[in-house]
Amino acid sequence: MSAYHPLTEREAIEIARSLRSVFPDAPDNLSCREIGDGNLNLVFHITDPASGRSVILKQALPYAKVVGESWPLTLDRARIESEALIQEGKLAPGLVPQVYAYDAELALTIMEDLSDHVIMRRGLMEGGRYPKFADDISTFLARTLFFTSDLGMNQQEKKLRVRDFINPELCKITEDLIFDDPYTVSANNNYDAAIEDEAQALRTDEQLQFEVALLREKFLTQAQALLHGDLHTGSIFITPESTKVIDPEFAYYGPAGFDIGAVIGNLLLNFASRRGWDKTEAEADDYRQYLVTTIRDIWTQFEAKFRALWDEHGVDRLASASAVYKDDYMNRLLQDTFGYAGAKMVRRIVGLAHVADIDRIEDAARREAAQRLALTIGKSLIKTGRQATSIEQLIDIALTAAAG
Ligand code: SR1
Ligand code: MG
Repeated sequence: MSAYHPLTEREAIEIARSLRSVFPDAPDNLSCREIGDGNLNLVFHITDPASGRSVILKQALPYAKVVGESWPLTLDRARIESEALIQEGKLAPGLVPQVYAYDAELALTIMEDLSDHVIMRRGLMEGGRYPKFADDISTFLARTLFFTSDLGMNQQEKKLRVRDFINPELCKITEDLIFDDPYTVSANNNYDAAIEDEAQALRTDEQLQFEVALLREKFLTQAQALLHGDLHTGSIFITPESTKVIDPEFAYYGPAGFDIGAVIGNLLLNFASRRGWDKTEAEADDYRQYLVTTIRDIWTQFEAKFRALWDEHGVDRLASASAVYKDDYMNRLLQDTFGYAGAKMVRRIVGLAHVADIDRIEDAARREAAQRLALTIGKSLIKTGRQATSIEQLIDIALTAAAG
């Protein structure tokens, strides 16, 4: 074990070479590239040109890379991430990268290389279509959320898991960046001057702030299931045939709708961005239809799978005995999904960390239109969430906003 320090490429190669399960012959000429483009970590991609074998070394930095050393951040998130990946891999086989090794001292996770996949955010920006995604992500969500909840696992054991996944520093980032900063004047906020009116409106909208306070309270207090905690389209590697969920360093026990809402909110951010990427309005319309169909399929399949798991594996007698309770539980999940999807959209427009779908639109007028559309949809989802009874209402909100 070495004392913690950020690895150089040379050191990353040495560590990889010792990994006999990946490089059985300990080759001399491994090559290495640091490819981390996220907000927090170093990511080394190490390949053996001779055999074509490769591996990923992901190392947590003791600060948030997106801001710099002035924002210290616990290295324990590397433990959380590797343990969450292992749990998720058991519950949703094939839908996360395989973890080969974890070094607590170096805050280092060594895992399967997925560079035959693309980051889904990039794939969507380029107009990719992923026919297996709704099935895969609904399986991931249903199985990870059900089997880590009081519905699907021993309830005493679950309390110990809640303890293992206490993740206060990463949760604090979410509590501030998603549920606080966008609704006040904060040095963390970051938005184009062209939408100053929208930013000001967020600070004075009492109905919106009430709904966000309720979502925030639930995020702070409801240990419903083990969440991925940051399930945006940059945390998903994809091909038309395969889906792999990565980066669960924000994992903790929280409200299940937060993960479902993260996926749907990020698909809707791409929905809002289409006129920045598609050549004609007709092409943009067509892609938006693809996105809302995907969203409908995700929720519908998630609900069917979650209910089936409940029927087959439910451990809570009373919860399983009451059909009304089951319907009510599923509807509350849907309502949370609306609210968290909306909150995820708003934070990506006015908060600290944005999304490339919108920020990389070069034409300023189109970028501004995309930002305004995302805010309109996001605010509406937050405000209607507690009345929601069907995923069709979410789709209607998005399509109506895009048409207007
Ligand atoms: C300071 S970290 C900013 C954001 O990056 C991560 O992906 C999370 O979404 C976090 O809110
Ligand atoms: Mg991440």
